[in-house]
Amino acid sequence: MDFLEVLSIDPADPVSFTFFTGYMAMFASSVFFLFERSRVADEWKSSLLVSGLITGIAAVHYYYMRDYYQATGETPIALRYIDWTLTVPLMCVEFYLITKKAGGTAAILWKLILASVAMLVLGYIGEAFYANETQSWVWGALSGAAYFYIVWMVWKGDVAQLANSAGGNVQKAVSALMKFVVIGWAIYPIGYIAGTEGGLFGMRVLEGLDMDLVYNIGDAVNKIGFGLVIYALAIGDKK
Ligand SMILES: *C/C=C(C)/C=C/C=C(C)/C=C/C1=C(C)CCCC1(C)C
Repeated sequence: MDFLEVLSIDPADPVSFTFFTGYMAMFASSVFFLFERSRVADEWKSSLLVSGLITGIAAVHYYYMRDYYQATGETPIALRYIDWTLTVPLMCVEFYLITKKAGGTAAILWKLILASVAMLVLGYIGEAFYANETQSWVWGALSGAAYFYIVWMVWKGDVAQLANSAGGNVQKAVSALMKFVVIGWAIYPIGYIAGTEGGLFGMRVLEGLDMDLVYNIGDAVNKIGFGLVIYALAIGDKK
């Protein structure tokens, strides 16, 4: 594989295209969140910092995933899951930071983090070792159970209850971020179901690389969108 091939984007290859644009979009978002941090009220500063870290970590992973894909033509499963294992717990930290004023506890934060790590480790096992076997559905289903636990926590459980009792901006922020978890995060299991052998009752709809397209779109929506929602609330909440 020569240097030029690693750098060129095939116009007919949306996976290659989204790896490049994904990298640039994550990078630019980080610069934006970190600079804008100085313009929001103090209580929102940590939230904007974490938003900048999430897109920053993703930018570095996209840089490497893009090269890996360009050089090998294969899906960068390990890099993908390392990225998620760092950034998804940071999204849990966002929920914690927002509800902290309303009584959010470290116990709630840990429940969310443990559930998200379980979700990702189980999904990784399914995708890295059993993607071409029927039993991949079992790993996907176990991972899905952890996902539903997180959905429940932010929709009806501890996080939602705290937000409802706090009202105002906390409630607004949590209900907006909850929609990302319920709708935006659901993009990922759709990619997994369609892209693994056991996912859709033994029918494989997507090949590994099309799964990357689904995941790249999901990441842009969830990481940048999540940060922008927090930013919009923070900037509207004047000192
Ligand atoms: C920035 C990255 C994010 C928000 C990644 C989120 C990933 C998920 C919600 C993945 C979920 C999965 C399932 C619920 C079942 C199948 C396996 C996974 C890991 C794709």
